[in-house]
Amino acid sequence: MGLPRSLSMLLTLICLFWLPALMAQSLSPNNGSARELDALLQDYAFRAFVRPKTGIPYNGVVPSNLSGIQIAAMRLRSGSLRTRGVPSYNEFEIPIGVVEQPYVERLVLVYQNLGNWSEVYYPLPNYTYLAPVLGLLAYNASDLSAKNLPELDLRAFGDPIKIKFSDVQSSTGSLCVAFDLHGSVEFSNVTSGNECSTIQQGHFSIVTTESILPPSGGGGETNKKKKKSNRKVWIIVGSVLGGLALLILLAVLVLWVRKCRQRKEMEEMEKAAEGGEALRMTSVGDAKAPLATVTRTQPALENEYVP
Ligand SMILES: *[C@@H]1O[C@H](CO)[C@@H](O)[C@H](O)[C@H]1NC(C)=O
Ligand SMILES: *[C@@H]1O[C@H](CO)[C@@H](O)[C@H](O)[C@H]1NC(C)=O
Ligand SMILES: *[C@@H]1O[C@H](CO)[C@@H](O)[C@H](O)[C@H]1NC(C)=O
Ligand SMILES: *[C@@H]1O[C@H](CO)[C@@H](O)[C@H](O)[C@H]1NC(C)=O
Ligand SMILES: *[C@@H]1O[C@H](CO)[C@@H](O)[C@H](O)[C@H]1NC(C)=O
Ligand SMILES: CC(=O)N[C@H]1CO[C@H](CO)[C@@H](O)[C@@H]1O
Repeated sequence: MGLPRSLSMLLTLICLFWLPALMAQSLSPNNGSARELDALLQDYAFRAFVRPKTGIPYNGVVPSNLSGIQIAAMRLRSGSLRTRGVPSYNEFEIPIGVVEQPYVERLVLVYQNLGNWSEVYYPLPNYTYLAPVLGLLAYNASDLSAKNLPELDLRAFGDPIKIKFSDVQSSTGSLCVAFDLHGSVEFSNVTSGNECSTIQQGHFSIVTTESILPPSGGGGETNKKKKKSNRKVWIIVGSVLGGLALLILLAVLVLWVRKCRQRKEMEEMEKAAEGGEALRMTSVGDAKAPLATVTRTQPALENEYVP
């Protein structure tokens, strides 16, 4: 029974783990992958440096599978960051008194604008993004070809770092949202209509709890959402159908193996019957030989014709 049993175990395992795993994946495709994106963007942002001057932002190029995301990198002396800040780094205003931990002589500030990927990497159920998610992350600048660098801890000890969003969709009830690197989310009030502030690095945007009317001229936003959920449905339907097909295939396989075994057992029984007869004949000796031929039956042949 070894083979059929292991097959049915496989079947059970597939039912228990494979299908739900597939579904979960299609329902929340990007939980946890935001940090992987940070690592990838660190690598690509650092590639923008060719003999970099300090204090100048260099725009990087993202891989084509992430087009829509903008990145930049700026190299700074740690002392200059602390004593002078960076008055303007795209949307970020870094005041005097920002310090990294642990200390490095030079650091790189990586800027991210996730654009239309914001909701993909930072899904916020029940909120709508009014601006793209922007990231500001600090790294050790000693090795500009390093990958998978850990972030330095960046903190503002004087004034907070300001983020002046451009192109904020207007809405009532807008809030600043900040994601730290450990996945926690914090909301705060928007100031001056489009400004948020933070005392540490991370990812930032402006959201609202109100549902936004689709922009004039065709409702691209809702269409996109519909398409997205349609795709989800198809992925689920596809995996369920695929799973079913696999189950049927396995069931057929199990039946086939079972039939094979039955046939083999029958053949063995037949052989055993024949062998037993032969043994009896020899053990009994020539005197009783006719008896054996009388008892000889052929049950296997009958069975062979059972459908
Ligand atoms: C995008 O492509 C890069 C390199 O081509 C790869 O390392 C990365 O995993 C891809 N990311 C996604 C989200 O597909
Ligand atoms: C974002 O827009 C770019 C084109 O600008 C497109 O290639 C990409 O697929 C879009 N990303 C998402 C998540 O829709
Ligand atoms: C979103 O809203 C629904 C009901 O409107 C609620 O059940 C759900 O818990 C909310 N989700 C979050 C993450 O707050
Ligand atoms: C920064 O990188 C250099 C070279 O890789 C290394 O020697 C140094 O220890 C790093 N500093 C910190 C604080 O990690
Ligand atoms: C936002 O401002 C309102 C008053 O305008 C205040 O009541 C509320 O506590 C503030 N929220 C936060 C998160 O600071
Ligand atoms: C990055 C991210 O969204 N992480 C979330 C993944 O899901 C768990 C719970 O299922 C959350 O606690 C994490 O914040």
